[in-house]
Amino acid sequence: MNNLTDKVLDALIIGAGFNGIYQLHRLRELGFRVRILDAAADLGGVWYWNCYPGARVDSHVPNYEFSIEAVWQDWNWTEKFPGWDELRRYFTHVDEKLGLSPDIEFNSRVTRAEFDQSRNEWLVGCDDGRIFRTRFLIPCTGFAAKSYTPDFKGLDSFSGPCYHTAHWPQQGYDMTGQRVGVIGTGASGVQVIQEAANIAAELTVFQRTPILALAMQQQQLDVATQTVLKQDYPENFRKRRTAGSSFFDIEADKRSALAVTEEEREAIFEAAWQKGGFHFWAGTFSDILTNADSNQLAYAFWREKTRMRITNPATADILAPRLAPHPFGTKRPSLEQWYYEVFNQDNVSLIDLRQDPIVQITEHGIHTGSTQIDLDLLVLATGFDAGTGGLTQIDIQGTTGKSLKETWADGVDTHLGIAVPGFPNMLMLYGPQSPTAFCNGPTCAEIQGEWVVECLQYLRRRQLQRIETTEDQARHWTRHVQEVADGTLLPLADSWYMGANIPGKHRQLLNYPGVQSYMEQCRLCALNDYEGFRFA
Ligand code: NA7
Repeated sequence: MNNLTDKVLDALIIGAGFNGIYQLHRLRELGFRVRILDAAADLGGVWYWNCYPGARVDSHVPNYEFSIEAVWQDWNWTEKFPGWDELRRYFTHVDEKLGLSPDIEFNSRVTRAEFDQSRNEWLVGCDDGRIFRTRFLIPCTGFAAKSYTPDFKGLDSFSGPCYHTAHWPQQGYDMTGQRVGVIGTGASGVQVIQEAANIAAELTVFQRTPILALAMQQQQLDVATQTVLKQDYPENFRKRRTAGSSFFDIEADKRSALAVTEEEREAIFEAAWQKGGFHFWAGTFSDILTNADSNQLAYAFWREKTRMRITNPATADILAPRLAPHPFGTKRPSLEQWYYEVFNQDNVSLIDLRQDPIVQITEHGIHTGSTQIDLDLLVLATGFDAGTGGLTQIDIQGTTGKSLKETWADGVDTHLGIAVPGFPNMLMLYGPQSPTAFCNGPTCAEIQGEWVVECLQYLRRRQLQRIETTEDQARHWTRHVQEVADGTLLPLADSWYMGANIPGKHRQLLNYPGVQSYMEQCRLCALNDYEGFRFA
């Protein structure tokens, strides 16, 4: 393998998901020397690793794809919410169109990066010992690059296969006829539970907090329909750039849910429900995520819709309780297809971990306070050290003598979610304190990504070799994100949006709600000669 240490790259990107490959494509077009390193054997980022049965994107077509015409014009999806295997085929198509692979080092996990002050360059090390030199480091590690496995007593003693959803075997695993246990009921849990219920001999679901899942209303798509829809794609994608929202075709009524009659409210809720997907989350009333009373009305609607699908009232109390476990929509809702019906099946049992916690994992299964459940397969759908974990698992050393992990031990401070004081020439995409999970991969890749592309062109034009932000500026951005958070109900939930799913992690909003306002601030920063940044 080439050792590139003697050839300095202009930019080195970590991660070959949507954000990384967009950077590669654009920077290469502009004549930058650029390369991607990725731990996986292929393109796709999270869609490489998350290949568990049922893994599927929750953004509907065409929100979850590049707006590059050469890519979309002859690509057609088979489903409105595509599955992981189709997403992988999409990445192969993108590669064929844009010719990305020759500039990507696969099977190359970045383990460390160190800033060389004397040269204003990064030295970036891989697990196989190779070291790359680059002027700019662009981590595009995504928000779900580091899985989270709780510290269950006895986990190692389980004798059967045990897979975290993000480390599902690439060759697949057949759950047919098996006794399957799934811990966790987030988006990944919901998806794998739906599939396991169809084929497992017995499925036991271990739920700590009920997910307030929304009806996906999946649809098959044919080429003829998409050919017609594509006439609007240029306009759709233009709106996506200017409205700057991953939900560019989902708009909420400007009124409060409290400002309308009950009949009108029910009609708007019902219409959003029927449209499916995130419409019931983002497309009903403007104050669902800011006003507790409006929020309760949305919860009540959701609860009744959901309970009517569950035959056993005791099971319904666990899945869709009378009192909301947290304000509706403050944890990511996730989309489901037949999730609630699963719990009416004879082969499926539900354990409410709040009542009957896991005491120990044993050789044969899971021991709760009240019973031993024997399992052939244990699935950990327990989520991610979201937002920061993918970055802090790399030993990144800037100029302060503290690693990024140490720097963020008591909380994240960044400028625009892009730059960190003490880490010059490092520009993060889809990272903490930027819209990330309130947007989506391809949309952020383009709108936030273009900002970084323009910034690098600005530096090149002025022959500047170093860009960094200041501590004051980063503290200012953190205060701003906090203020925005305080105007919403988001801080009330123990969600990964808040970093609250990981024991001991600093609690703060890690995703910026409001793509439009975020992009406006990025635009003003650039317009004012990159206010909040210093150059050399
Ligand atoms: P999530 O949404 O973080 O879900 C993780 C689930 O695991 C959730 O139900 C957790 O319950 C549960 N969990 C976590 N720790 C434990 C312990 N110790 N005991 C029992 N249950 C536990 O991760 P996903 O992978 O589903 O989804 C992540 C995002 O990826 C998704 O939203 C999409 O954007 C893609 P809790 O709610 O914390 O009580």
